[in-house]
Amino acid sequence: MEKDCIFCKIIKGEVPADFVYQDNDVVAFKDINPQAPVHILVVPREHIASVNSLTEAKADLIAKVILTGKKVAEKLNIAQTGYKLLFNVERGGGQVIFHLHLHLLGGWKSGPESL
Ligand code: DGP
Repeated sequence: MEKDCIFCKIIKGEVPADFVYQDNDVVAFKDINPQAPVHILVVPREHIASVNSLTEAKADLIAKVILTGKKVAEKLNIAQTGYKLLFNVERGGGQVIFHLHLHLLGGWKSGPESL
């Protein structure tokens, strides 16, 4: 846990969030600034700054993050119509929060608008 990390605070329950899934390894909650009708963040409990910080040792964890994205898409009934799973990596890639997270975007009625 990183003291000043907003996602660590959400995971610890110090900052509120609208959770849609939680287990021992990952949590998923609604994005505060949704870019799609459904916009969920899937976040490992472990503080890992970005995809660039991943090592082979984290292969199972990152697979679980992606599979949780799929599971949440099914749970929220957006799997069949289609969705996006997206990692922003470092500032140049649009990353603002430096606690690794997967964006799940979907729920469009007639296909995604450009992001
Ligand atoms: P990124 O640009 O990939 O680092 O995405 C960060 C996302 O996190 C952005 O879409 C907004 C969201 N976000 C930032 N702060 C909070 C917060 O306090 N609560 C929630 N639920 N989402 C947040």
